[in-house]
Amino acid sequence: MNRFSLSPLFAAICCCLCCSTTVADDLAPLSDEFDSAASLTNWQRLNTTEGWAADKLETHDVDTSVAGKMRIMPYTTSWYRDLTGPLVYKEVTGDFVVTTELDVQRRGGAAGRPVPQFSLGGIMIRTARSITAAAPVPAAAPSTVLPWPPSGYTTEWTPGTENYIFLAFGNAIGNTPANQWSYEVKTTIDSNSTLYYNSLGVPADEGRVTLQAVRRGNVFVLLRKHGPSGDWIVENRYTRPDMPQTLQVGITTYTDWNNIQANSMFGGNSDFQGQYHHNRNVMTAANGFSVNPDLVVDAEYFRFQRPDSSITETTLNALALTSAGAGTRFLSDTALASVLGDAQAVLGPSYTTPLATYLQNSGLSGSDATTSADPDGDGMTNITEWANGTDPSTGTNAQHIRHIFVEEGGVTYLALAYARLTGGTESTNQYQLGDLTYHLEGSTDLETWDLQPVAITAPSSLPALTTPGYEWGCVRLPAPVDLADRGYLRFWVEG
Ligand SMILES: [Ca+2]
Ligand SMILES: [Ca+2]
Ligand SMILES: [Ca+2]
Repeated sequence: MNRFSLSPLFAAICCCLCCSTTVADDLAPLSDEFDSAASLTNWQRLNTTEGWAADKLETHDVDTSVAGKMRIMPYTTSWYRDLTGPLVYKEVTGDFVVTTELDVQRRGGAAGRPVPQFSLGGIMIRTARSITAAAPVPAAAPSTVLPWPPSGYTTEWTPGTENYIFLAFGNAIGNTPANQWSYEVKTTIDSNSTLYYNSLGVPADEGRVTLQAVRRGNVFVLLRKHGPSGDWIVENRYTRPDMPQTLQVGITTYTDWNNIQANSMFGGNSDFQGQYHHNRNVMTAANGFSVNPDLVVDAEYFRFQRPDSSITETTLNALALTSAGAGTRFLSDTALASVLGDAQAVLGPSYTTPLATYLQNSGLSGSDATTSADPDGDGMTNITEWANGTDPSTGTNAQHIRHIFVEEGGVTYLALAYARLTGGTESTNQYQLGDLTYHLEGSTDLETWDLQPVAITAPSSLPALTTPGYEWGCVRLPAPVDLADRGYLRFWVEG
């Protein structure tokens, strides 16, 4: 809740500004419903971050290949030991719940699950490495297998530095029927990977999965749901005290394991020469590699939220796990059923994407770009600035909240004009736009805000709003000025 109020006093007009802030979820602006192509640039790419000079995604777009979705189609690549595959991610600090719905398919619209071994897409949680120049210097042709340890070139990459957890969905080793998808779970510490795969609870002919990952402190829990109406399954849990507060969290995709081996890129755990060759290369036929990639992942959304306070290390550690081998374990049978699964997933706030875009366009990032931040120190939180169409990066705001006097039938009323996003619905005391609410309240004493203002058409005398997508809203007190000693109107935003 973000409160911003303006209170003209009739007797001696003055303005008082008061704010209180309780934020629904400061991670919400990281969420992406993938309904705008422009949001692609809000996501980071590991190959760029670490300076691999090798983009392992043949297709990566938002709201372009498929309306309302992010499409990811990898070249032949993998994640195992010191192999570094593709990752589309955002940095998240502290505890989180992330949820994504994926359609995991074959290339070219072919039916069935992906065919090559280890062709899957899912949620990855990874410790960042402090390298930015992993590609060899000088650069080498794709066909050149550079020696390890480096000789005649330099790189910032060193083996033994991969740390991550993922839960992915697609085809593991291909031992299921062509209409039967499976999942893979992997935890990697200092490049020592432990993995398993299965198809427990996965219905046939079902390529849609919703994945969820929860972090509370050092404890991470992975969940999955199959099809549009499946039950949430608690898959596994990891305790990772090695993981720092800030992690890379996003979507991984990988495919065609056999050709990693066929191209001499994994000759064993200590084959660092082969693994470096994989990491620095884009595996295409044009680059001289024999390949058979077969994976297309379409993500409907990727939502970031803070966990409910009832989600603790203790309650997470109490969950029965499917990975324990005693059958499929459902979230609905646990004490956290009301705060995980759909309870988080369906609450993806619709305002998060436009808010994130607004803040990014204002040049804000990181902790300055959260819902509740006030980086320009003007007392208006970012969500309030967005709702009101003011600039979150400067305290010199346009006057988008004004107290005015309006005439109706020969009498004068005190009114509050406020800039608002267009397309909402007006009701008593409120202007509602998706899950963003503008509260409009009146008072005679600044203590009890139970006076219901009357929504009126904003006077044409108000200055034009120059920010696209905004309009003036206006409410007046129910009683005329000459019948009341004093009156106040306030406006506050809840998201
Ligand atoms: Ca979507
Ligand atoms: Ca501000
Ligand atoms: Ca401002």
